[in-house]
Amino acid sequence: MKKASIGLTLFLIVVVAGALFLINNNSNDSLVGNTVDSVSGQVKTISVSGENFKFVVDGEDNPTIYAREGDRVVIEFKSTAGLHDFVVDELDVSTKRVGSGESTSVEFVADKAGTFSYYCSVGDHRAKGMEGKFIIE
Ligand SMILES: [Cu+2]
Repeated sequence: MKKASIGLTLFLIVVVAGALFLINNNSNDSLVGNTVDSVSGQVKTISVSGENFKFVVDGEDNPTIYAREGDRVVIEFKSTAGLHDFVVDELDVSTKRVGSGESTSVEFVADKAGTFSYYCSVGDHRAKGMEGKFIIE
């Protein structure tokens, strides 16, 4: 009886921790997107997926991604099909290359204003369409 209740308690802890994790993930998702009215210095998490041959953010193909100068930006990058990465030369940003179903992330400070390009550096993916604008205001 006692063993059973310890087991039940552990089970509940795992369930609650899992639920909290999911809730956290969802609240991160609400920061995703092209909000331009962000406050400088905040953490901006952007979920980007790569496929053959485009990037998708919030259901939009190769959207312009905005950040404020001073923002800490987290790019959560996932490949839904094919081998891809996410690169912004001017910001020294590049993820490792990930294959179908894999994900990775890169974090950096948007420390200079300007209009830059993000792209995939694998093969000729950039020329095939894996490119978009990254604007820091
Ligand atoms: Cu690619």
